[in-house]
Amino acid sequence: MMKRGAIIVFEGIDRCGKSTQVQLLHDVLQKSRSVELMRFPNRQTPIGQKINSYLTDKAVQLDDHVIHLLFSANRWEARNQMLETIQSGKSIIVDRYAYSGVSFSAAKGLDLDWCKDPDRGLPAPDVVIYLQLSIEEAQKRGNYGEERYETVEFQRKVKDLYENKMKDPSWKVVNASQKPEDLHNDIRSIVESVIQDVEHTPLNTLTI
Ligand code: Z5A
Ligand code: MG
Repeated sequence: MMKRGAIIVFEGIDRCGKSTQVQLLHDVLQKSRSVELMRFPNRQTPIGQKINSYLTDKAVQLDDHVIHLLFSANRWEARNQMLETIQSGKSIIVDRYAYSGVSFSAAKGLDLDWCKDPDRGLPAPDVVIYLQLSIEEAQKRGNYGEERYETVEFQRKVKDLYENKMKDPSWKVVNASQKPEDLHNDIRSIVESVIQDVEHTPLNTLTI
């Protein structure tokens, strides 16, 4: 039977180090395994370009429900590619996924269940690596505050919403205040065992 790849998702508050770790993991794993990197939002597609203009230009006004649905649509447009990649035996390292969508929109005050609905049915992650960091530490990191949502009060709400998910068995919480190399070592050992464990298991769909 053909081995399938794993879906490895990274989540955490802004500036916790997701993109740094995603890149490190990709660079190291690709020496010995077949892996691909994906990030959401994918700002390259037409939907992603609209999202990018909303995030970077405060003059761009969109109803909160509309931008939520665009973020979700941006994941749905990657679904087929994700499934093909996994079935070909390649693993995917994903920088943000549906939990970012739900946490950011619910933090604005949208109904939590309404926020979850559009992402139901997407490919489910085999593991969610949650990079746990205090807001105070995140604020000290580079470029904090440049995008629309990077205020302390808002990030606190986002953090609480993420942390409601931490007990889910597929979530692995890591200490993101460590040096990047030490954090990478923790993450790598989690990921190597997940990739092996799921090789012959069916891929689930997201229930969130
Ligand atoms: N959003 C949403 O609302 N709905 C959705 O469905 C989705 C997203 C998918 C853009 O996302 C926004 O979209 C985001 C959520 C919302 N909100 N905002 N604002 P994005 O993923 O494109 O955001 P980003 O620009 O990549 O930033 P980020 O993800 O918040 O940062 P990060 O990837 O977690 O951190 P980093 O870029 O790896 O590192 C940040 C800085 O810290 C940098 O200077 C590093 O050198 C430094 N760093 C990294 N690791 C460390 C350690 N371990 N120690 C010290 N310093 C470190
Ligand atoms: Mg990032």
